[in-house]
Amino acid sequence: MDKITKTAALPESAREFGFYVDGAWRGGRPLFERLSPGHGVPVTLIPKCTVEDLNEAVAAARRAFEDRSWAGLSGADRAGVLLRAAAILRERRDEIAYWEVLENGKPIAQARGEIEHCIACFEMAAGVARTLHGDSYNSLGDNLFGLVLREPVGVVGLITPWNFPFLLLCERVPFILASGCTIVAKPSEVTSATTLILAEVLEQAGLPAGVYNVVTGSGRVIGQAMAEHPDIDMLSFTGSTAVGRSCVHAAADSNFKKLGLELGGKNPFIVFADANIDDAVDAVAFGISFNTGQCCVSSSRLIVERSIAAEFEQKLAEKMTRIRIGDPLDEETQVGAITTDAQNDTILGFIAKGREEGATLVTGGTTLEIGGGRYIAPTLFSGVGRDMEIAREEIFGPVLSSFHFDTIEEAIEIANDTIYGLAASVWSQNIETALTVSRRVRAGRFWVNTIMAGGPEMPLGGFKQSGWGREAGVYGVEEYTQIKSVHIEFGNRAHWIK
Ligand code: TXE
Repeated sequence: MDKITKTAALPESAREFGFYVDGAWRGGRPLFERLSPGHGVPVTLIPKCTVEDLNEAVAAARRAFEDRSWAGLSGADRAGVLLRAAAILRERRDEIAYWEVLENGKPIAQARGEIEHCIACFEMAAGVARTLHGDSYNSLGDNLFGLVLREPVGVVGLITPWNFPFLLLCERVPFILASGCTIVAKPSEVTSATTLILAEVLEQAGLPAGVYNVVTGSGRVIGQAMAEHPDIDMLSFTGSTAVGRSCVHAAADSNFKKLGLELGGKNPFIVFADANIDDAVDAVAFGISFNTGQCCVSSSRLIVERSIAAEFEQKLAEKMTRIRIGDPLDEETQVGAITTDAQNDTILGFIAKGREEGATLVTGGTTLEIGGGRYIAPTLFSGVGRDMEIAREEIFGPVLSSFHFDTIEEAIEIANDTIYGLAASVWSQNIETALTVSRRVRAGRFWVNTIMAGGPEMPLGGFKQSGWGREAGVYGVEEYTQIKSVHIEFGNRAHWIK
Protein backbone atom coordinates (compact mmCIF):
# COMPACT_ATOMS: atom_id res chain seq x y z
CA MET A 1 0.00 0.00 0.00
CA ASP A 2 2.86 2.41 0.69
CA LYS A 3 4.86 1.47 -2.42
CA ILE A 4 3.25 3.35 -5.28
CA THR A 5 4.61 2.85 -8.78
CA LYS A 6 2.91 5.26 -11.14
CA THR A 7 2.94 4.07 -14.71
CA ALA A 8 1.24 7.16 -16.11
CA ALA A 9 1.81 10.74 -15.01
CA LEU A 10 -1.01 13.01 -13.93
CA PRO A 11 -1.89 15.68 -16.52
CA GLU A 12 0.05 18.93 -16.08
CA SER A 13 -3.17 20.91 -16.09
CA ALA A 14 -6.86 20.13 -16.28
CA ARG A 15 -8.07 19.26 -19.80
CA GLU A 16 -10.90 21.47 -21.04
CA PHE A 17 -13.73 19.80 -22.93
CA GLY A 18 -16.52 21.25 -25.06
CA PHE A 19 -19.95 19.68 -25.50
CA TYR A 20 -21.17 18.10 -28.73
CA VAL A 21 -24.34 18.97 -30.64
CA ASP A 22 -25.27 18.20 -34.25
CA GLY A 23 -21.78 17.01 -35.19
CA ALA A 24 -20.00 20.13 -33.85
CA TRP A 25 -18.11 21.02 -30.67
CA ARG A 26 -19.39 23.94 -28.66
CA GLY A 27 -18.02 25.89 -25.71
CA GLY A 28 -18.43 29.17 -23.91
CA ARG A 29 -20.27 27.79 -20.88
CA PRO A 30 -19.09 28.05 -17.25
CA LEU A 31 -16.83 25.12 -16.43
CA PHE A 32 -16.98 22.50 -13.70
CA GLU A 33 -13.54 21.51 -12.42
CA ARG A 34 -13.19 17.82 -11.66
CA LEU A 35 -10.56 16.65 -9.18
CA SER A 36 -9.10 13.15 -9.53
CA PRO A 37 -10.59 10.97 -6.76
CA GLY A 38 -7.29 9.13 -6.40
CA HIS A 39 -5.04 12.19 -6.16
CA GLY A 40 -7.14 15.26 -5.40
CA VAL A 41 -5.75 17.30 -8.32
CA PRO A 42 -7.74 19.02 -11.12
CA VAL A 43 -8.00 16.78 -14.19
CA THR A 44 -10.88 17.99 -16.35
CA LEU A 45 -12.98 21.09 -17.00
CA ILE A 46 -16.50 20.25 -18.16
CA PRO A 47 -19.12 22.68 -19.50
CA LYS A 48 -22.19 23.37 -17.40
CA CYS A 49 -24.72 23.36 -20.24
CA THR A 50 -28.05 25.15 -20.16
CA VAL A 51 -31.51 23.80 -20.83
CA GLU A 52 -31.35 25.74 -24.16
CA ASP A 53 -28.28 23.64 -25.07
CA LEU A 54 -30.28 20.54 -24.26
CA ASN A 55 -33.20 21.74 -26.39
CA GLU A 56 -30.85 22.30 -29.33
CA ALA A 57 -29.35 18.84 -28.88
CA VAL A 58 -32.81 17.26 -28.81
CA ALA A 59 -33.79 19.24 -31.93
CA ALA A 60 -30.62 18.02 -33.70
CA ALA A 61 -31.34 14.42 -32.69
CA ARG A 62 -34.94 14.85 -33.91
CA ARG A 63 -33.79 16.20 -37.31
CA ALA A 64 -31.25 13.39 -37.66
CA PHE A 65 -33.97 10.87 -36.86
CA GLU A 66 -36.56 12.32 -39.21
CA ASP A 67 -34.20 12.85 -42.15
CA ARG A 68 -33.52 9.08 -42.19
CA SER A 69 -29.75 9.66 -42.41
CA TRP A 70 -29.35 6.93 -39.79
CA ALA A 71 -32.65 5.08 -39.42
CA GLY A 72 -32.91 4.85 -43.21
CA LEU A 73 -29.57 3.09 -43.64
CA SER A 74 -29.43 -0.64 -44.11
CA GLY A 75 -28.51 -2.70 -41.08
CA ALA A 76 -25.28 -3.52 -42.89
CA ASP A 77 -24.36 0.16 -43.21
CA ARG A 78 -25.16 0.82 -39.56
CA ALA A 79 -23.07 -2.22 -38.66
CA GLY A 80 -20.20 -0.76 -40.70
CA VAL A 81 -20.14 2.40 -38.57
CA LEU A 82 -20.31 0.37 -35.34
CA LEU A 83 -17.45 -1.89 -36.43
CA ARG A 84 -15.31 1.11 -37.40
CA ALA A 85 -16.04 2.62 -33.98
CA ALA A 86 -14.92 -0.67 -32.37
CA ALA A 87 -11.65 -0.53 -34.31
CA ILE A 88 -11.02 3.10 -33.26
CA LEU A 89 -11.78 2.25 -29.64
CA ARG A 90 -9.18 -0.51 -29.86
CA GLU A 91 -6.60 2.06 -31.02
CA ARG A 92 -7.60 4.62 -28.39
CA ARG A 93 -8.10 2.15 -25.53
CA ASP A 94 -5.26 3.35 -23.31
CA GLU A 95 -6.12 7.02 -23.72
CA ILE A 96 -9.79 6.43 -22.86
CA ALA A 97 -8.81 4.27 -19.87
CA TYR A 98 -6.56 7.09 -18.64
CA TRP A 99 -9.36 9.69 -18.56
CA GLU A 100 -11.73 7.17 -17.01
CA VAL A 101 -9.25 6.58 -14.18
CA LEU A 102 -8.62 10.27 -13.64
CA GLU A 103 -12.29 11.12 -13.23
CA ASN A 104 -13.58 7.94 -11.60
CA GLY A 105 -10.70 6.66 -9.46
CA LYS A 106 -10.81 3.05 -10.68
CA PRO A 107 -7.55 1.13 -11.29
CA ILE A 108 -5.99 1.57 -14.72
CA ALA A 109 -5.76 -2.16 -15.45
CA GLN A 110 -9.47 -2.55 -14.67
CA ALA A 111 -10.34 0.43 -16.86
CA ARG A 112 -8.51 -1.11 -19.81
CA GLY A 113 -10.39 -4.37 -19.28
CA GLU A 114 -13.68 -2.48 -19.24
CA ILE A 115 -12.85 -0.86 -22.57
CA GLU A 116 -12.22 -4.29 -24.07
CA HIS A 117 -15.78 -5.11 -23.03
CA CYS A 118 -16.97 -1.84 -24.60
CA ILE A 119 -15.33 -2.82 -27.90
CA ALA A 120 -17.12 -6.17 -27.71
CA CYS A 121 -20.42 -4.30 -27.17
CA PHE A 122 -19.91 -2.37 -30.41
CA GLU A 123 -19.07 -5.58 -32.28
CA MET A 124 -22.06 -7.41 -30.84
CA ALA A 125 -24.42 -4.53 -31.66
CA ALA A 126 -23.10 -4.49 -35.24
CA GLY A 127 -24.20 -8.11 -35.57
CA VAL A 128 -27.66 -7.32 -34.21
CA ALA A 129 -28.00 -4.32 -36.56
CA ARG A 130 -27.79 -6.78 -39.46
CA THR A 131 -30.05 -9.46 -38.02
CA LEU A 132 -32.76 -7.39 -36.33
CA HIS A 133 -36.08 -8.37 -37.85
CA GLY A 134 -39.79 -8.57 -37.23
CA ASP A 135 -42.26 -11.32 -37.94
CA SER A 136 -44.97 -12.29 -40.42
CA TYR A 137 -48.34 -14.03 -40.28
CA ASN A 138 -49.80 -15.93 -43.19
CA SER A 139 -52.42 -17.45 -40.91
CA LEU A 140 -54.92 -14.59 -41.17
CA GLY A 141 -56.93 -16.05 -44.05
CA ASP A 142 -56.29 -16.20 -47.78
CA ASN A 143 -56.83 -12.46 -48.35
CA LEU A 144 -54.85 -11.01 -45.46
CA PHE A 145 -51.19 -11.01 -44.76
CA GLY A 146 -49.68 -9.64 -41.56
CA LEU A 147 -46.25 -8.10 -41.04
CA VAL A 148 -44.83 -7.25 -37.64
CA LEU A 149 -42.20 -4.54 -38.00
CA ARG A 150 -39.67 -3.32 -35.47
CA GLU A 151 -39.19 0.41 -35.85
CA PRO A 152 -36.76 2.58 -33.87
CA VAL A 153 -38.43 4.43 -30.99
CA GLY A 154 -36.92 7.77 -32.08
CA VAL A 155 -34.90 10.22 -29.99
CA VAL A 156 -33.39 8.54 -26.93
CA GLY A 157 -32.18 10.44 -23.87
CA LEU A 158 -29.41 8.63 -22.04
CA ILE A 159 -28.53 9.52 -18.44
CA THR A 160 -25.58 7.62 -17.03
CA PRO A 161 -23.90 7.52 -13.59
CA TRP A 162 -20.30 7.87 -12.43
CA ASN A 163 -19.41 4.35 -11.32
CA PHE A 164 -18.78 2.89 -14.80
CA PRO A 165 -18.97 5.98 -17.02
CA PHE A 166 -17.71 4.39 -20.24
CA LEU A 167 -18.79 0.81 -19.70
CA LEU A 168 -22.42 1.67 -18.94
CA LEU A 169 -22.42 4.08 -21.88
CA CYS A 170 -21.17 1.35 -24.22
CA GLU A 171 -23.63 -1.19 -22.88
CA ARG A 172 -26.26 1.17 -24.28
CA VAL A 173 -25.04 3.44 -27.12
CA PRO A 174 -24.16 0.81 -29.77
CA PHE A 175 -27.38 -1.10 -29.13
CA ILE A 176 -29.45 2.09 -29.36
CA LEU A 177 -27.64 3.00 -32.58
CA ALA A 178 -28.18 -0.49 -33.98
CA SER A 179 -31.93 0.04 -33.60
CA GLY A 180 -31.78 3.21 -35.74
CA CYS A 181 -32.53 5.66 -32.91
CA THR A 182 -30.65 8.92 -32.30
CA ILE A 183 -29.20 9.90 -28.93
CA VAL A 184 -28.77 12.79 -26.53
CA ALA A 185 -26.42 11.62 -23.78
CA LYS A 186 -25.94 13.27 -20.40
CA PRO A 187 -23.13 11.75 -18.39
CA SER A 188 -22.73 12.22 -14.66
CA GLU A 189 -21.37 15.70 -13.97
CA VAL A 190 -18.31 14.20 -12.28
CA THR A 191 -17.35 11.72 -15.04
CA SER A 192 -18.15 13.30 -18.39
CA ALA A 193 -14.82 13.05 -20.25
CA THR A 194 -15.14 9.62 -21.83
CA THR A 195 -18.74 10.21 -22.96
CA LEU A 196 -17.41 13.27 -24.81
CA ILE A 197 -14.47 11.31 -26.24
CA LEU A 198 -16.96 8.79 -27.64
CA ALA A 199 -18.36 11.63 -29.77
CA GLU A 200 -14.94 11.97 -31.44
CA VAL A 201 -14.79 8.22 -31.99
CA LEU A 202 -18.26 8.02 -33.53
CA GLU A 203 -17.63 11.02 -35.77
CA GLN A 204 -14.39 9.42 -36.97
CA ALA A 205 -16.31 6.18 -37.60
CA GLY A 206 -18.69 8.02 -39.93
CA LEU A 207 -21.78 8.48 -37.77
CA PRO A 208 -23.93 11.22 -39.38
CA ALA A 209 -24.19 14.57 -37.58
CA GLY A 210 -26.94 14.82 -34.98
CA VAL A 211 -27.17 11.09 -34.30
CA TYR A 212 -25.08 11.20 -31.10
CA ASN A 213 -25.09 14.41 -29.04
CA VAL A 214 -23.64 15.05 -25.60
CA VAL A 215 -24.88 17.71 -23.21
CA THR A 216 -23.02 17.97 -19.91
CA GLY A 217 -24.20 19.40 -16.62
CA SER A 218 -26.03 18.57 -13.45
CA GLY A 219 -28.68 15.94 -13.00
CA ARG A 220 -30.92 18.42 -11.22
CA VAL A 221 -30.98 20.79 -14.22
CA ILE A 222 -30.15 18.87 -17.41
CA GLY A 223 -31.16 15.39 -16.24
CA GLN A 224 -34.50 16.61 -14.92
CA ALA A 225 -35.15 18.60 -18.13
CA MET A 226 -34.46 15.46 -20.15
CA ALA A 227 -36.92 13.42 -18.12
CA GLU A 228 -39.53 16.14 -18.66
CA HIS A 229 -38.69 16.81 -22.31
CA PRO A 230 -41.71 16.49 -24.61
CA ASP A 231 -39.59 15.60 -27.65
CA ILE A 232 -37.53 12.77 -26.16
CA ASP A 233 -39.28 9.51 -27.08
CA MET A 234 -37.45 7.24 -24.67
CA LEU A 235 -35.22 7.79 -21.66
CA SER A 236 -32.64 5.29 -20.51
CA PHE A 237 -31.68 6.15 -16.95
CA THR A 238 -29.05 4.41 -14.83
CA GLY A 239 -28.63 5.68 -11.30
CA SER A 240 -30.34 5.77 -7.94
CA THR A 241 -33.79 4.34 -7.34
CA ALA A 242 -34.92 7.75 -6.00
CA VAL A 243 -34.03 9.56 -9.23
CA GLY A 244 -35.44 6.65 -11.25
CA ARG A 245 -38.75 7.24 -9.49
CA SER A 246 -38.62 10.96 -10.30
CA CYS A 247 -38.04 10.04 -13.98
CA VAL A 248 -41.23 7.94 -13.91
CA HIS A 249 -43.18 10.92 -12.57
CA ALA A 250 -41.61 13.30 -15.10
CA ALA A 251 -42.40 10.92 -17.97
CA ALA A 252 -46.01 10.62 -16.83
CA ASP A 253 -46.35 14.38 -16.50
CA SER A 254 -44.84 15.12 -19.93
CA ASN A 255 -45.22 12.85 -22.94
CA PHE A 256 -45.36 9.30 -21.47
CA LYS A 257 -41.90 8.69 -22.87
CA LYS A 258 -40.84 5.07 -22.75
CA LEU A 259 -38.42 4.39 -19.90
CA GLY A 260 -35.51 2.04 -19.41
CA LEU A 261 -34.35 2.10 -15.78
CA GLU A 262 -31.36 0.39 -14.21
CA LEU A 263 -31.41 1.27 -10.53
CA GLY A 264 -30.02 0.05 -7.23
CA GLY A 265 -29.28 -3.43 -5.97
CA LYS A 266 -28.68 -5.31 -2.72
CA ASN A 267 -27.43 -8.47 -4.28
CA PRO A 268 -27.30 -11.82 -2.47
CA PHE A 269 -24.28 -14.11 -2.69
CA ILE A 270 -25.52 -17.47 -1.39
CA VAL A 271 -22.99 -20.10 -0.31
CA PHE A 272 -23.95 -23.68 0.54
CA ALA A 273 -21.70 -25.93 2.62
CA ASP A 274 -21.00 -28.15 -0.40
CA ALA A 275 -19.53 -25.26 -2.45
CA ASN A 276 -15.89 -24.98 -3.38
CA ILE A 277 -15.19 -22.76 -0.39
CA ASP A 278 -11.89 -21.25 -1.52
CA ASP A 279 -13.39 -20.22 -4.86
CA ALA A 280 -16.45 -18.76 -3.17
CA VAL A 281 -14.32 -16.82 -0.68
CA ASP A 282 -12.26 -15.32 -3.50
CA ALA A 283 -15.36 -14.49 -5.53
CA VAL A 284 -17.18 -12.72 -2.72
CA ALA A 285 -14.05 -10.72 -1.80
CA PHE A 286 -13.92 -9.66 -5.46
CA GLY A 287 -17.68 -9.15 -5.72
CA ILE A 288 -17.82 -6.65 -2.85
CA SER A 289 -14.51 -4.85 -3.48
CA PHE A 290 -14.48 -4.58 -7.28
CA ASN A 291 -14.81 -0.93 -8.29
CA THR A 292 -14.74 -0.14 -4.51
CA GLY A 293 -18.18 -1.71 -4.26
CA GLN A 294 -19.58 1.19 -6.30
CA CYS A 295 -21.19 -1.33 -8.53
CA CYS A 296 -24.90 -1.96 -9.01
CA VAL A 297 -24.35 -5.75 -9.14
CA SER A 298 -21.86 -5.88 -6.25
CA SER A 299 -22.27 -8.89 -3.93
CA SER A 300 -23.32 -6.87 -0.94
CA ARG A 301 -25.15 -9.57 1.08
CA LEU A 302 -23.31 -12.78 1.91
CA ILE A 303 -25.81 -15.53 2.82
CA VAL A 304 -23.77 -18.47 4.04
CA GLU A 305 -24.79 -21.87 5.44
CA ARG A 306 -24.39 -21.78 9.21
CA SER A 307 -22.27 -24.95 9.43
CA ILE A 308 -19.43 -23.28 7.47
CA ALA A 309 -20.09 -19.63 8.35
CA ALA A 310 -17.31 -19.14 10.91
CA GLU A 311 -14.63 -20.73 8.74
CA PHE A 312 -15.89 -18.88 5.67
CA GLU A 313 -15.88 -15.47 7.32
CA GLN A 314 -12.43 -16.00 8.77
CA LYS A 315 -10.98 -16.96 5.34
CA LEU A 316 -12.82 -14.09 3.73
CA ALA A 317 -11.53 -11.49 6.21
CA GLU A 318 -8.00 -12.74 5.63
CA LYS A 319 -8.39 -12.38 1.84
CA MET A 320 -10.01 -8.95 2.10
CA THR A 321 -6.97 -7.59 3.94
CA ARG A 322 -4.71 -8.74 1.09
CA ILE A 323 -6.46 -6.76 -1.68
CA ARG A 324 -4.03 -4.27 -3.21
CA ILE A 325 -5.62 -0.87 -2.62
CA GLY A 326 -3.79 2.14 -3.95
CA ASP A 327 -3.08 4.74 -6.59
CA PRO A 328 -5.45 4.08 -9.50
CA LEU A 329 -2.63 4.84 -11.95
CA ASP A 330 -0.48 2.07 -10.49
CA GLU A 331 -0.62 -1.04 -12.70
CA GLU A 332 -0.65 -3.30 -9.62
CA THR A 333 -3.65 -1.67 -7.95
CA GLN A 334 -6.78 -3.84 -7.62
CA VAL A 335 -9.03 -1.35 -5.80
CA GLY A 336 -8.80 2.40 -6.27
CA ALA A 337 -10.45 5.47 -4.79
CA ILE A 338 -14.04 6.32 -3.86
CA THR A 339 -15.40 8.46 -6.69
CA THR A 340 -17.04 11.37 -4.87
CA ASP A 341 -16.95 13.05 -1.47
CA ALA A 342 -20.67 12.46 -1.13
CA GLN A 343 -20.30 8.74 -1.75
CA ASN A 344 -17.38 8.56 0.68
CA ASP A 345 -19.55 10.16 3.38
CA THR A 346 -22.42 7.81 2.56
CA ILE A 347 -20.23 4.71 2.91
CA LEU A 348 -18.60 5.87 6.15
CA GLY A 349 -22.07 6.76 7.46
CA PHE A 350 -23.28 3.20 6.81
CA ILE A 351 -20.20 1.74 8.52
CA ALA A 352 -20.90 3.87 11.59
CA LYS A 353 -24.56 2.85 11.48
CA GLY A 354 -23.67 -0.85 11.28
CA ARG A 355 -21.56 -0.52 14.43
CA GLU A 356 -24.29 1.45 16.21
CA GLU A 357 -26.91 -1.14 15.31
CA GLY A 358 -24.77 -3.86 16.87
CA ALA A 359 -23.34 -5.75 13.88
CA THR A 360 -19.87 -7.22 14.44
CA LEU A 361 -17.11 -5.55 12.42
CA VAL A 362 -14.85 -8.41 11.28
CA THR A 363 -12.43 -6.46 9.10
CA GLY A 364 -12.03 -3.02 7.49
CA GLY A 365 -14.27 -0.14 8.49
CA THR A 366 -11.48 2.42 8.19
CA THR A 367 -10.25 5.00 5.73
CA LEU A 368 -6.77 4.61 4.25
CA GLU A 369 -4.26 7.44 3.80
CA ILE A 370 -2.98 7.12 0.25
CA GLY A 371 -1.80 10.15 -1.73
CA GLY A 372 -4.43 12.89 -1.73
CA GLY A 373 -7.35 10.56 -2.43
CA ARG A 374 -10.33 8.95 -0.70
CA TYR A 375 -9.86 5.26 0.15
CA ILE A 376 -11.89 2.86 2.33
CA ALA A 377 -10.71 -0.62 3.39
CA PRO A 378 -12.96 -3.51 2.28
CA THR A 379 -15.27 -4.09 5.21
CA LEU A 380 -17.06 -7.18 6.54
CA PHE A 381 -19.87 -7.11 9.10
CA SER A 382 -21.08 -10.36 10.64
CA GLY A 383 -24.10 -10.96 12.86
CA VAL A 384 -26.16 -8.56 10.74
CA GLY A 385 -29.86 -8.38 11.63
CA ARG A 386 -32.22 -8.41 8.66
CA ASP A 387 -33.83 -5.15 9.71
CA MET A 388 -30.58 -3.23 10.11
CA GLU A 389 -29.94 -0.42 7.64
CA ILE A 390 -26.74 -2.07 6.39
CA ALA A 391 -28.86 -5.14 5.57
CA ARG A 392 -31.48 -3.25 3.59
CA GLU A 393 -29.97 -0.16 1.94
CA GLU A 394 -27.73 -0.09 -1.10
CA ILE A 395 -24.44 1.16 0.41
CA PHE A 396 -22.58 1.37 -2.91
CA GLY A 397 -19.24 0.86 -1.25
CA PRO A 398 -16.93 -2.00 -0.15
CA VAL A 399 -19.13 -3.00 2.79
CA LEU A 400 -20.38 -6.58 3.03
CA SER A 401 -23.06 -7.86 5.43
CA SER A 402 -23.06 -11.54 6.33
CA PHE A 403 -26.18 -13.59 7.18
CA HIS A 404 -26.42 -17.28 8.12
CA PHE A 405 -28.99 -19.92 7.10
CA ASP A 406 -29.83 -23.53 7.89
CA THR A 407 -32.10 -24.62 5.01
CA ILE A 408 -32.41 -23.86 1.30
CA GLU A 409 -35.86 -22.33 1.93
CA GLU A 410 -34.35 -19.96 4.46
CA ALA A 411 -31.53 -19.01 2.06
CA ILE A 412 -34.05 -18.17 -0.67
CA GLU A 413 -36.22 -16.26 1.78
CA ILE A 414 -33.31 -14.09 2.98
CA ALA A 415 -32.14 -13.53 -0.62
CA ASN A 416 -35.59 -12.28 -1.66
CA ASP A 417 -36.03 -10.11 1.43
CA THR A 418 -35.21 -6.85 -0.38
CA ILE A 419 -36.97 -4.28 -2.53
CA TYR A 420 -34.28 -4.85 -5.17
CA GLY A 421 -33.75 -7.60 -7.73
CA LEU A 422 -30.75 -6.73 -9.83
CA ALA A 423 -28.35 -9.66 -9.46
CA ALA A 424 -27.68 -12.77 -7.40
CA SER A 425 -25.17 -15.57 -7.13
CA VAL A 426 -25.31 -19.11 -5.77
CA TRP A 427 -22.42 -21.37 -4.85
CA SER A 428 -23.01 -25.12 -4.59
CA GLN A 429 -21.71 -28.23 -6.30
CA ASN A 430 -25.17 -29.76 -6.16
CA ILE A 431 -26.98 -29.05 -9.44
CA GLU A 432 -30.41 -29.33 -7.80
CA THR A 433 -29.52 -26.73 -5.20
CA ALA A 434 -28.03 -24.38 -7.79
CA LEU A 435 -30.99 -24.67 -10.15
CA THR A 436 -33.62 -24.38 -7.44
CA VAL A 437 -32.04 -21.22 -6.06
CA SER A 438 -31.47 -19.68 -9.49
CA ARG A 439 -35.15 -20.18 -10.35
CA ARG A 440 -36.57 -18.96 -7.04
CA VAL A 441 -34.47 -15.87 -6.33
CA ARG A 442 -35.92 -12.82 -8.04
CA ALA A 443 -33.08 -11.08 -9.87
CA GLY A 444 -32.38 -10.00 -13.43
CA ARG A 445 -28.86 -11.41 -13.53
CA PHE A 446 -27.88 -14.68 -11.93
CA TRP A 447 -24.49 -16.33 -11.51
CA VAL A 448 -23.91 -19.97 -10.57
CA ASN A 449 -20.44 -20.69 -9.13
CA THR A 450 -19.16 -17.47 -10.64
CA ILE A 451 -19.65 -13.74 -10.23
CA MET A 452 -19.88 -10.84 -12.69
CA ALA A 453 -19.15 -13.13 -15.61
CA GLY A 454 -20.82 -12.34 -18.93
CA GLY A 455 -20.55 -10.82 -22.34
CA PRO A 456 -22.47 -8.36 -24.51
CA GLU A 457 -24.73 -11.18 -25.68
CA MET A 458 -26.33 -11.33 -22.23
CA PRO A 459 -29.13 -8.88 -21.33
CA LEU A 460 -28.81 -6.67 -18.24
CA GLY A 461 -31.53 -5.31 -16.02
CA GLY A 462 -33.46 -5.74 -12.82
CA PHE A 463 -36.55 -7.24 -11.22
CA LYS A 464 -38.62 -5.35 -8.61
CA GLN A 465 -37.37 -1.84 -7.75
CA SER A 466 -34.08 -2.42 -9.59
CA GLY A 467 -35.65 -1.20 -12.78
CA TRP A 468 -37.50 -1.67 -16.03
CA GLY A 469 -36.35 -3.09 -19.33
CA ARG A 470 -33.14 -4.71 -20.49
CA GLU A 471 -29.93 -3.40 -22.00
CA ALA A 472 -27.36 -5.18 -24.23
CA GLY A 473 -27.66 -8.26 -26.39
CA VAL A 474 -30.43 -8.72 -28.93
CA TYR A 475 -32.86 -7.67 -26.17
CA GLY A 476 -30.98 -4.39 -25.72
CA VAL A 477 -31.62 -3.47 -29.36
CA GLU A 478 -35.25 -4.63 -29.33
CA GLU A 479 -35.81 -2.46 -26.24
CA TYR A 480 -35.24 0.64 -28.42
CA THR A 481 -37.71 -0.47 -31.06
CA GLN A 482 -41.46 -0.37 -31.12
CA ILE A 483 -43.69 -2.84 -32.83
CA LYS A 484 -45.88 -1.92 -35.76
CA SER A 485 -48.46 -4.38 -37.15
CA VAL A 486 -49.02 -3.99 -40.90
CA HIS A 487 -52.11 -5.66 -42.38
CA ILE A 488 -52.09 -6.16 -46.14
CA GLU A 489 -55.30 -7.18 -47.86
CA PHE A 490 -55.35 -8.48 -51.39
CA GLY A 491 -57.99 -9.89 -53.68
CA ASN A 492 -61.42 -8.30 -53.76
CA ARG A 493 -62.86 -6.75 -50.65
CA ALA A 494 -66.00 -8.36 -49.19
CA HIS A 495 -68.17 -5.21 -49.24
CA TRP A 496 -69.72 -3.96 -45.99
CA ILE A 497 -72.47 -2.08 -47.82
CA LYS A 498 -73.93 -4.55 -50.27
O1 TXE B 1 -26.97 9.01 -8.18
P1 TXE B 1 -27.94 9.81 -9.11
P2 TXE B 1 -25.94 9.60 -7.12
C1 TXE B 1 -27.04 4.69 -6.35
C2 TXE B 1 -26.05 4.39 -5.23
C3 TXE B 1 -25.56 5.74 -4.84
C4 TXE B 1 -26.81 6.55 -5.01
C5 TXE B 1 -26.61 8.03 -5.16
O2 TXE B 1 -26.73 3.80 -4.17
O3 TXE B 1 -25.11 5.80 -3.52
O4 TXE B 1 -27.42 6.02 -6.16
O5 TXE B 1 -25.70 8.30 -6.23
C6 TXE B 1 -28.40 12.14 -12.86
N1 TXE B 1 -33.23 13.85 -13.04
N2 TXE B 1 -26.48 4.54 -7.67
O6 TXE B 1 -26.57 10.64 -6.26
O7 TXE B 1 -28.23 11.13 -8.54
C7 TXE B 1 -26.99 12.44 -12.44
O8 TXE B 1 -26.54 13.66 -13.00
C8 TXE B 1 -32.53 13.20 -13.96
C9 TXE B 1 -26.69 3.27 -8.30
O9 TXE B 1 -24.73 10.00 -7.84
O10 TXE B 1 -29.04 8.88 -9.43
C10 TXE B 1 -26.25 11.25 -12.99
O11 TXE B 1 -26.01 11.44 -14.38
N3 TXE B 1 -31.25 12.81 -13.77
C11 TXE B 1 -26.40 3.29 -9.75
C12 TXE B 1 -27.25 10.12 -12.77
O12 TXE B 1 -28.52 10.74 -12.63
C13 TXE B 1 -30.68 13.09 -12.59
C14 TXE B 1 -25.28 4.15 -10.20
C15 TXE B 1 -27.01 9.26 -11.54
O13 TXE B 1 -27.01 10.07 -10.40
C16 TXE B 1 -31.38 13.77 -11.58
C17 TXE B 1 -25.19 5.40 -9.48
C18 TXE B 1 -32.72 14.17 -11.84
N4 TXE B 1 -33.46 14.79 -10.94
C19 TXE B 1 -25.76 5.53 -8.24
N5 TXE B 1 -30.57 13.88 -10.51
C20 TXE B 1 -26.38 1.98 -10.47
N6 TXE B 1 -27.53 1.33 -10.61
O14 TXE B 1 -25.35 1.55 -10.98
C21 TXE B 1 -29.40 13.30 -10.83
N7 TXE B 1 -29.45 12.83 -12.09
